[in-house]
Amino acid sequence: MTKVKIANYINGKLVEPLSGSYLDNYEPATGRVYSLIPDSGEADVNLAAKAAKAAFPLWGELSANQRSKYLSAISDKINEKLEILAEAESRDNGKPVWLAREVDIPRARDNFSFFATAIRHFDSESHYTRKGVINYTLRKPIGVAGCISPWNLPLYLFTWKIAPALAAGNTVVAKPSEVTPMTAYLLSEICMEVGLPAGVLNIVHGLGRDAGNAIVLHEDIKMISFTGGTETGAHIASVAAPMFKKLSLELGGKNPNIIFDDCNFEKALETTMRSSFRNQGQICLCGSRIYVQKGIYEKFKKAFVDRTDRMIVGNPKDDRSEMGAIVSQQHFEKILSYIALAKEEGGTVLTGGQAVKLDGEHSEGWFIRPTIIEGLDSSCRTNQEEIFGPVVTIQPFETEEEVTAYANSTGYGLAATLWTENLTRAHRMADQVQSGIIWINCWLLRDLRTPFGGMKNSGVGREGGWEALRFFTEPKNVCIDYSE
Ligand code: TXE
Repeated sequence: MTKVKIANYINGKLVEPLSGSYLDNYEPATGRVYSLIPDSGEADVNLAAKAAKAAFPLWGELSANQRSKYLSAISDKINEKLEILAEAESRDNGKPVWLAREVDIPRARDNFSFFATAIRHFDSESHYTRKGVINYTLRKPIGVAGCISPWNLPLYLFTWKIAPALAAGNTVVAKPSEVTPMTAYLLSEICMEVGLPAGVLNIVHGLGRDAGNAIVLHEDIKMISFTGGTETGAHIASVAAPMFKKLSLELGGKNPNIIFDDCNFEKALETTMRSSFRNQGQICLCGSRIYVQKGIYEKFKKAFVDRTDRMIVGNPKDDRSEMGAIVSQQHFEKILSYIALAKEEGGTVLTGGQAVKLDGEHSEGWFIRPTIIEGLDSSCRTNQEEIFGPVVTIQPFETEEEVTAYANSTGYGLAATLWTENLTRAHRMADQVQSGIIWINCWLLRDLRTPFGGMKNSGVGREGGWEALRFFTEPKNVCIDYSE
């Protein structure tokens, strides 16, 4: 089978890596190499940063409306190519095609259309200090932005950074994950089709320690927007901080899903199926620690296990598949190692807990059953560390104080879900739980105008809406005394 060779997108052209070397790109559902990606390094990043720096003055001086038109054109093209992009996303990541078609690609489209309009309404402040004196704040683009994204929601998170950076008037050097490069490559072609000026967006493929590191270190790249693992985020911060770069770090999570006796049972159950196993559990917002109040614990546990037992794990191209393949061999083994750890720590596997062997072309694919584990202490490693797979723990609780302590007991603070019909309890818990995002009687219900990000080890800074436009602009305060 001839392997598709993808290219970097630098200065408006598709170009080979200067080293001429390529990395294998695997299809998770078959375990086979299906394409090759540039193994880019510092030299390629230097070319990209040079192009971005040269393109910045003109792009930054365009009006918001002019930049808005380019972003809207990209959004329209993503919509036009939705099916192609969804199939590419699924083949690269292992997720079901229907999920990419319903979530990933529409969100990538909406990221561009949202910021295409947001920038036209982005305002700044002025203050009438006293007679004869005003202060006003200029919010100007900074220059070249570095955007580095992960493999779990490839185009969704890639565009979540690129769209506001471009809308605000910066130019960009972006690196998708080397594990899922395909839709970023197809985005390059879209940018060429809409006539995005050369150098405004540059996409460099390659490994984090090479191309990624070169982006973080490059002196002309003034801000870094990163989504990925907490460890990598800490490394990037240690390198970028002494260079005084602006940093937005969206990192891991170990999110509590808290279900009270008085919840809307069916809605809580149906949503918990999604928040536990959607995208094979590979979403930083998934609720991987499930706490159910004693009064309904046995009833909920039974219903949850029964529904999970019936989940279909299979061919991502089959619309009946509720879960597809795990993104890589390495991640597949990491998840299985955590299931083994959970058993060592005294957990009982209520369902799942093993790899799934499919037949035919998927016999070498990386599939794992959705797994529910009971009987663990909230302080054990399984309940403290991010597994980032279709593995959840479940345990009972009695009081608000008890479950709040459980919820806040990890180093993470990204998202939490609460299920209760009691209004005052909902607000009380939302105030107490240490998470940057709290969903009450819902999950993953997003309003793009809201700040997005976590506390503690889940990251620094916020993306989304005005926060993203503020991150990608530099406020300058001007004070003028015009008194006689
Ligand atoms: O992330 P990495 P990975 C978590 C999840 C997962 C773990 C590792 O627990 O198991 O992170 O996943 C680039 N300088 N999340 O390996 O390594 C890398 O090339 C610059 C949660 O995917 O952090 C890729 O483009 N860049 C997360 C990106 O960083 C570097 C979603 C992410 O890779 C680099 C994904 C370096 N030194 C994983 N090292 C979430 N919060 O959504 C790597 N990269």
